[in-house]
Amino acid sequence: MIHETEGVFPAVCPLDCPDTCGLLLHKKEGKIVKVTGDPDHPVTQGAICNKVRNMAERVYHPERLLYPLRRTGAKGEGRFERISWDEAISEITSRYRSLVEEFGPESILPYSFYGNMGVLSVDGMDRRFFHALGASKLKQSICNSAGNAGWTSVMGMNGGTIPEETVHADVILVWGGNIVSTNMHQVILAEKARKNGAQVIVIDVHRNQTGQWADWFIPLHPGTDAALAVGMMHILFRDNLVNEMFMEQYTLGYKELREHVQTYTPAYVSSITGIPESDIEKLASVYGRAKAAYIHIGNGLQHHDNGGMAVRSIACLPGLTGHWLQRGGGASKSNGGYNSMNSEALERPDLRPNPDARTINMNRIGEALAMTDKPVKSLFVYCSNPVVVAPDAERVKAGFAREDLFTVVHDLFMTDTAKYADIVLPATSSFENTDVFGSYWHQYIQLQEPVIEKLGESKSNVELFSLLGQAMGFDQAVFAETEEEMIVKALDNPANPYLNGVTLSGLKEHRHVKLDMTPFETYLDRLPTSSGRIELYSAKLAEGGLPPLPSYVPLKEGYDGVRRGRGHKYPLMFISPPNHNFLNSTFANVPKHQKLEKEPVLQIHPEDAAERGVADGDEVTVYNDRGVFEVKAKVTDKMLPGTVVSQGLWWDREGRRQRANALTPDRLSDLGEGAVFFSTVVEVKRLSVMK
Ligand SMILES: Nc1nc2c(c(=O)[nH]1)N[C@H]1C(S)=C(S)[C@@H](COP(=O)(O)OP(=O)(O)OC[C@H]3O[C@@H](n4cnc5c(=O)[nH]c(N)nc54)[C@H](O)[C@@H]3O)O[C@H]1N2
Ligand SMILES: Nc1nc2c(c(=O)[nH]1)N[C@H]1C(S)=C(S)[C@@H](COP(=O)(O)OP(=O)(O)OC[C@H]3O[C@@H](n4cnc5c(=O)[nH]c(N)nc54)[C@H](O)[C@@H]3O)O[C@H]1N2
Ligand code: SF4
Ligand SMILES: [Mo]
Repeated sequence: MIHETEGVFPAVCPLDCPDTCGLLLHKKEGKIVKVTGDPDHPVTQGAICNKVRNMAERVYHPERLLYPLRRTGAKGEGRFERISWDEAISEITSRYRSLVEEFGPESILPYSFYGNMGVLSVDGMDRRFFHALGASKLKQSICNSAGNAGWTSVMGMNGGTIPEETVHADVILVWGGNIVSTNMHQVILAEKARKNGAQVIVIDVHRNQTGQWADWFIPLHPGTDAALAVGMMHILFRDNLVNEMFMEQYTLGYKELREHVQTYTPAYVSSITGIPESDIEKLASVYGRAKAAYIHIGNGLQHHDNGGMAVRSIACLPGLTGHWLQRGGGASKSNGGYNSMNSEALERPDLRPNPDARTINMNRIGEALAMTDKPVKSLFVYCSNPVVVAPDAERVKAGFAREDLFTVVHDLFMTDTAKYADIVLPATSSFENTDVFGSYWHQYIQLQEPVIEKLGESKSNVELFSLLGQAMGFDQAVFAETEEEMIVKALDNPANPYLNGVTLSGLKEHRHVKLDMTPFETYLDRLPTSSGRIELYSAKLAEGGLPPLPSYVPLKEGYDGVRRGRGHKYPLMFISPPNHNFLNSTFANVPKHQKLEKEPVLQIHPEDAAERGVADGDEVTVYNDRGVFEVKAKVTDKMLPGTVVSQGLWWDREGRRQRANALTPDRLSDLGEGAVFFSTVVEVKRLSVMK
């Protein structure tokens, strides 16, 4: 493929998106000129999003990094000089050798996330390198940790309803997920269900694109979802809409739960959530009377102080009704557990000289960089843009600006983060590499082989870390392994029966290979919880000092049951979810995508706007004790009063502070030590008033 200058070649979308679409790359004169969906992909079936249809613009962006660079200006300023790969590698390895000698290997911290979902790129050679080095470990908890911990506390594994089955559901409840933007193929499946009469209900803090599409949109106050879920349970038990036989056979703790939910009356739940009592009654009734209700649990509602418990509470609902027994019924949060590969063989934790090395939570990177005891002396950032995406961004920026911190960034672009690096290394796009992809939604494994030559002197993650491993003198065999050898080992995972029969040769022949889903036939009998049942009651949580039964716990910062209102220093809750045309902060530098999003805006309710003398289109400043965010106001009634929303993770712009994370806290969630971006309070003023 790589040597052919014309033709259409298969590919995989590498972005951190549940759909993991099959793609076709159309080549002319050796360049990708068009990206379309692969109609042969059984789930994504040729449909792709607008972001990736324009992917060639990102691949051939005039600002793509093509050579290694060394910083010549101040940190953050963005002035660099070109150096050779030899110079870059020898500078990094000599700095690392002296840091290890003087401060120990834990003074070096890798910081990465899933800018490229290729298993070899982010859970492969990179991990081998940092293990062999003995670097500090990174807890990768910025995305879905709270929700996954909440879900697994009930169901035991990251896996639920199979997407294609949801066409058989008669009620589809989208809870805290903006799937029109973030999981478009689930929308296509829901549309099929709708044609058969299914009702689509969306529960969110603002009427986003998905709320607009729903049959019924239910707005609520941020961080109050657990109260709603437990309130629904109150009504389900009260009106005998539960399935006693199912609860007896498959669940643990339903009798205790029946008692526990007594206090969550519709009146009480309404006072917390802001949802009228009649709507709570109606929702529970529609859910309880459905034949096969399916709940899609999004990521939005778990980016809160109480996010783990919110997801846990919702995950219990189908355990009460027994919708799990019906085709398309049940729930899902993440389906990543079905395709878990052999991480020991891929990542080689056995190479680590110090198995007890410390772990640093990526949500606390600002704090970690300020530590004076056992300080972090060097950061290696790849597949992530923390200066934009990490919470409490001003603190993060201060850490990155430290003169004594040796920072390396590997990326395709000079991101806001790369501007703080001492050495910047050019990364390939995934279309230039070999890699293997699972999906955290559908059940197909896919292979990517290089379609175009590497641009400039860019290198893939695998090449880079294999080069570094060899330059450091680590085990030659481990760091000289080829991509294909690594894939063979990754797919050989006896611990995961779903991966049976998925092989490299199968992938080479078919591009996408379905997991062996026969074990799913006995899903309810093989739940890996301690009791083997759906744990409505969790002894493990009780041991950890948390409520063992689904419960509403108010946020530490934010809506606390009564609208905060006037007189409070920061009376508004600030929600900053992703937007439609970017993928986190990826594409925020691509003109076509920028044009589609125009500029960051703050959605504010007419009542809140009027109280502050803010009119539609005014420049406003949004602030709290952590920082300042400057955007244009959009006055709209898409939220309940008291909540303001700004979608999208924008890079900073000359003269305008437009990183939402300047306002977000770096606290950790109740379960899973996850990020709590949305548990944030702010005040808003017209910019002219501030000056
Ligand atoms: N187009 C696009 N697609 C993407 C991404 C992107 O940036 N752009 N990002 C990808 C990634 S990494 C992820 S994790 C997923 C995320 O995608 P989703 O799972 O859709 O999650 P979010 O978009 O973070 O949030 C979804 C909704 O939750 C709402 N929300 C916030 N707080 C609450 C609350 O307390 N209760 C309720 N009920 N709702 C609340 C937000 O307003 C938002 O509308 O999407 C992936 N796909
Ligand atoms: N306020 C607020 N903050 C959030 C969120 C939110 O909803 N609100 N969402 C959070 C969530 S859910 C997530 S997942 C995180 C995502 O945060 P990140 O994981 O940082 O995601 P991106 O911003 O897309 O940055 C990915 C970077 O990886 C680079 N990259 C892509 N491919 C490769 C490669 O092969 N090699 C290398 N070396 N680099 C590559 C891209 O160019 C890009 O700069 O953000 C979190 N931050
Ligand atoms: S971003 Fe998501 S929807 Fe768009 S092409 Fe990639 S996997 Fe498909
Ligand atoms: Mo994410």
